[in-house]
Amino acid sequence: MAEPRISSIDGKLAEEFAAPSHVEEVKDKMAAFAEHHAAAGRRVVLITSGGTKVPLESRTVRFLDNFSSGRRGACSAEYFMDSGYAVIFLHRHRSLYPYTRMFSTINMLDALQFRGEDGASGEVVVNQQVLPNIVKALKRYHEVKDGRLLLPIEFNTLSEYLHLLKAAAQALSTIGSKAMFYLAAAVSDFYIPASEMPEHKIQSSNGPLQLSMNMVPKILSPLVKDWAPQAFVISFKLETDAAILLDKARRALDTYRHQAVVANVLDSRRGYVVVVTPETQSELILTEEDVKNEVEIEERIVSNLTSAHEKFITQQVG
Ligand code: 9Z3
Repeated sequence: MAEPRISSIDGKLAEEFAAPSHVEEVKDKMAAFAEHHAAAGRRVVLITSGGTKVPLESRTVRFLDNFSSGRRGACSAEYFMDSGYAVIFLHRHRSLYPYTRMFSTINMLDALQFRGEDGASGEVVVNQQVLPNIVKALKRYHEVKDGRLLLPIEFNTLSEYLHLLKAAAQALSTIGSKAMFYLAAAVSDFYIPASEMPEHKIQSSNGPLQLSMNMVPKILSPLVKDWAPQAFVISFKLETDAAILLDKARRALDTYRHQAVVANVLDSRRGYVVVVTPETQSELILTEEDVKNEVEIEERIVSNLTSAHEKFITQQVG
């Protein structure tokens, strides 16, 4: 009998990245979630969101972080659910979260007030001026909760992210092409292997710090080839230099042979992205009018990708 294929990345993951203790439990949860929704005729999207944290010491005082507020992921989750998807939201602890993201800059105590003048009744109400959209958001939040459309899973470190993403890919492999991977998290390219990490806090008395970091294994490769080979996979490409962006996006598609790359530049990411597929290149742009009307670019990205996913599923069946 043929041995199951074990890629070298699987080996590296096991040896150099500590697996979170709850990974098997989370995998079962994700598999049950996916099967339940697929049986009800829903597609399932795994969204990754937020930046990964790379520790420099095993009893971590210092770490290297990747920039991402989590807005892209949180916002997209809402549009996917509006489009009928169930969402597994694999996100960095305390990064922006669907629905509550709209109120993330508000001090909760400013949004509440006593019903009477002096607070003697003890009754507290929401100040609608501070939270103008609260009713709409709360309604949708409850619909999503009642329909169990959102499964939140948290990560902090790069190790947790990698193991949980692998578990998610394996959990979703049972629903084949009905699964989409929307990999918006900002993932470190560098790490210090567990075997080379100092246990205790690095001492400044030893002089200037020189770091040597290894390359993070390219997780997209086994995800597409081995873990979820039938799924519809979207990666994101972030650059600060617009001149190299599209070339890098094309190269990623050539290397990993997945379905699309959403390419964006850090400074313009809220208003301009390019969705690159092997055959097409679509610019999604928000006009000044869109911005005035509070249109979010994630609505366009999600609309573009859900249509492409639909076509992808039809082609697989046909
Ligand atoms: C992205 O490019 C996301 O669009 C952003 C969203 C992180 C820019 P925010 O969370 O920002 O709304 O503040 N994500 C992918 C970033 C990344 O690390 N990509 C890797 C790369 O470009 C490959 S997966 O090499």
